[in-house]
Amino acid sequence: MVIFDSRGSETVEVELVSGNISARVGAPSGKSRGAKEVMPFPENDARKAVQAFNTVLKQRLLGFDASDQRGVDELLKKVDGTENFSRIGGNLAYAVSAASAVLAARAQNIPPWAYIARLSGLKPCYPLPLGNVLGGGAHAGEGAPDIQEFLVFPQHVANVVEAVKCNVEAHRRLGRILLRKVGGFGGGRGDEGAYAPPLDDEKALEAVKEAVEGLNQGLGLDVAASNMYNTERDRYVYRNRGVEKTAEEQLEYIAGLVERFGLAYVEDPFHEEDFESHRRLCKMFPRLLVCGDDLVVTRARLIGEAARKGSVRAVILKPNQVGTISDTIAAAVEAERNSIVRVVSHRSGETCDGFLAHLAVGLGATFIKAGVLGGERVAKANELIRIYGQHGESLLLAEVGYA
Ligand code: 2PG
Ligand code: MG
Repeated sequence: MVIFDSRGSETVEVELVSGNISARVGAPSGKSRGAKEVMPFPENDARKAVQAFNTVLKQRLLGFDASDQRGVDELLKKVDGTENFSRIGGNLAYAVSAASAVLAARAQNIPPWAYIARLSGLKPCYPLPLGNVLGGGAHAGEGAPDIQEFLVFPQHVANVVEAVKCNVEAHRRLGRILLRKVGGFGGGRGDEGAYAPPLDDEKALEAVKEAVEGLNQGLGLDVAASNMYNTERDRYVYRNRGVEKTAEEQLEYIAGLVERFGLAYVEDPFHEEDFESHRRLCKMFPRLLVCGDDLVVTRARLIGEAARKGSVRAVILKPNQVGTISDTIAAAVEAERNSIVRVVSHRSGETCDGFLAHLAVGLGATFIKAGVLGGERVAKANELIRIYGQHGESLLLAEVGYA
């Protein structure tokens, strides 16, 4: 059925039933989407996805074995018949694929994360929460920073609960700092619950740095540079500041921020075709987690290419970028094969679905990027805490690994 996401936009939720067991998964929606992602909805309309479900999918799914994940995912592709899920929509494909995994796990009486771990062959662990406390770009209004996300993650914490608390504390402290320092700022937030103050990128980083003082947290950015990039002019446009940068200037600027603020993580610092600038940034900072999101869009083939070129040390895994659990697993396995850090990620438009936490645990991700505050963000953290409550120290908390 059609439900609403955290932005109030329509999205889809799927419920699959087998005997007296059922599984329900809602699909999120991105705003800063990669050009090579699958189509979220047919003709951009969630209702058309539900129509497609009722007319071409439902009948084929009846009686299908949910524990045949590959079979379900192949069926989704076959019924769709396009390269990019434009007929049924990637969000519908994802919701069906994930609900099928949850249903199969329930039928086997194991948690979804364990089912995903079994399918992937990857070693499950508790991921570290990587969350944005301040934001701008496509996720906020005019005057906010041009960079989309200012991220924090805990280093050296004892367990999942402490890890979540650490990010919450940083978010709260930042709120107090911004209210005190930024005249006229009333505490407004962007799409993902991160503060959206009228500051430039550097002032924003200064405030975040102040907020994490003594908290032992790593700092990061999601530049979401494809959104800033003007193809015709071959320039990065910092819209809110009225500044433009060439690729070379962008590299210098990002490198300067890494140095000045001791950043540990930088996502999408260049546009989605520019493997070479990513490679140069990796080369400049041997321990920096240069992370590809729009660059690789959860596709094993692109992750392989980025790895061969030395362009990334981490990759974002967003299942609805590619549409199926099987392809998300293939992407995660390709990352592991190349010693690339896995970051399982939410979208800016989210539902209160907690499945993402299971996916992150089951894929042995180092990070779960799911924001910090806001019901739909906390839903992922709370699910992670529930998994921890049930399985305790039988799984380890991830450590930040560098390639
Ligand atoms: C990103 C995401 C999530 P969106 O760029 O990493 O934070 O944004 O879902 O809008 O693509
Ligand atoms: Mg991103």
